Amino acid sequence: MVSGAAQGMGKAVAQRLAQEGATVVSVDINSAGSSATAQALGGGAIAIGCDIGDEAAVGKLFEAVAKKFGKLDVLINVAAIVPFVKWDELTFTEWRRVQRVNLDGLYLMCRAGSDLMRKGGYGRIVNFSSNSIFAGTPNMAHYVASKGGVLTFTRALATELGPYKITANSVCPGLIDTEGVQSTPHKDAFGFVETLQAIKGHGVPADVVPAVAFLASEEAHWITGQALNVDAGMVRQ
Ligand code: 4PL
Repeated sequence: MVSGAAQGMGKAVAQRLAQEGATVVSVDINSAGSSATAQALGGGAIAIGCDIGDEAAVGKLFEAVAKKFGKLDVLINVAAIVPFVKWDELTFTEWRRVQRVNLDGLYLMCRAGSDLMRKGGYGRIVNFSSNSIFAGTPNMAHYVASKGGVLTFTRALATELGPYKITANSVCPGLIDTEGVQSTPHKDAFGFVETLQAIKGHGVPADVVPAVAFLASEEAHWITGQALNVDAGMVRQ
């Protein structure tokens, strides 16, 4: 299962997992986009529209998956809001909107997803954090807070799920050219971000996918509770 699969890094991850033989459940609040991803994948991929911040909707999502497949091997949580709001203009409503999806929604997905994984005694969870939590990237303090929560929550989750042979890790991408970034003024930050990278270039979803595929693989069984920066060396943990 991949959340945020309608576009950007979620879509790219869904494509890679399908290539590796996974039966993909494409999840997104954008039902049409989610279906387009699943259709492009073929191979039994299905799409389910879901607002991950809605507890009842997440309940329904996992009910449907449990009924159809009876198990879940891999959960990749990519769905998130990428905001650009000046600090002087940040409101509590906007703060809450971002926490609701980026942190609360990811929690709901991990909670329900791990219940299904536990039945199979196997699981791989990869949660999308961000290297902005180390950089303190401007105009997104609420996002940075939510993604810091993702990293630390994932550390705790690894401890809780270890007994069931489920791993939980996070990846921290840098600035990546996605629809989410293109819809904000972050799209103009590539030049500046490049000056901070050890390896020069313009980040695209395909640059992040291999790290996710590795952490989602069976052979990564000895790695859990970790966070992996995938940002051309912009920041060092
Ligand atoms: C370095 O996760 O990590 C802009 C927008 N710049 O969303 C991010 C950096 C953005 C980032 C991010």
